[in-house]
Amino acid sequence: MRYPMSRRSFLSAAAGAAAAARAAQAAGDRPGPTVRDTFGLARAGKKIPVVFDTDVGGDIDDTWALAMLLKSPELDVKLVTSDSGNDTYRARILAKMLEVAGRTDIPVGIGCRPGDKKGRQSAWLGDYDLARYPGTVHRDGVGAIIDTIRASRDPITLVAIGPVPNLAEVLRRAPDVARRARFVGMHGSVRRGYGGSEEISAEYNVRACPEGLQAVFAAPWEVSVTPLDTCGIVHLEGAKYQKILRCNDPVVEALVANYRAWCAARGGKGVPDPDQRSSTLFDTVAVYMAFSENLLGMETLPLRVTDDGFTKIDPAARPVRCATQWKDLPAFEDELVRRLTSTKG
Ligand SMILES: [Ca+2]
Repeated sequence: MRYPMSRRSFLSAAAGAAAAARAAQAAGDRPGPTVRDTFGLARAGKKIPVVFDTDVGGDIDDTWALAMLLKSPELDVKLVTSDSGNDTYRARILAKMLEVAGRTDIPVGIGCRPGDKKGRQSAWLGDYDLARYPGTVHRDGVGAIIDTIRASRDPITLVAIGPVPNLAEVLRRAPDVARRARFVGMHGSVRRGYGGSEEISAEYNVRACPEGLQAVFAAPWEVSVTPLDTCGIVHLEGAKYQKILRCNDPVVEALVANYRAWCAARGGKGVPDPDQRSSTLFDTVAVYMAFSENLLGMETLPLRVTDDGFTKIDPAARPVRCATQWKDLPAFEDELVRRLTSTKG
């Protein structure tokens, strides 16, 4: 079923197309980096440079994804930024986790919607002050993303695991960056909705800022996503989950402490028992896709972002690389546990 385009949708699509045209002009005809280029870096013995844009501090899966990111030796994390609102609170979580991990070499950027209201990980965060972070804190996280992409010798993989107002602002300020990076996101719902449902969903990261993802899809970079079809069915339980609980690595201990604080703050029905299982670990799949797609079935589909937060197959839309199926989900769970419990960072 096609939906008529609303005025707002038309205007945002027109703005996106104009931004894409400006980007193409700024970059000439030079093609942007592809998944092949970035995986080629790893084959050549180099690390893949990554910028990580996250709404950590909302759902807990971002904290799992951050821990996985820090424990993926294929990746060279150049910058982490908070996104989508209340961004100072989120940046404080990033900074405190990086301190725990001994990775204060990684700069933290505050997203374009600052704010420091309490959230579900505040009990773990306490009064942690960004001023005590020994590394660099960028007040202008958007500017830091632009500078990091422009300065990198090898193409950046931009991993985005929340709604993306920062990235819309990056593309508005610096359309040229779309030819210097590839985008990997946890976004959308192609043929499956939440919990493996056969009805598609207006997935949260899209619904919370459709104009952000419309701008990302309008830009001339390669776009890859894990929609709910694959990321929405990942969780750990049983022996795999118990390995996480037993691990005494400081990053994993901080992860579990955050998870317990999050469960307690959430309260009510439907909260998982943190002694038994994880919640759904959507965002870990996007981190995996920064360095491998071996366990995933990929399809290139024309996808359009609607104003009400759906990602719909539309022949007139741009091609998006979508992880629509798992080749081997248990192997991914094993890999996630192996990485997290590894003592090598
Ligand atoms: Ca997220």
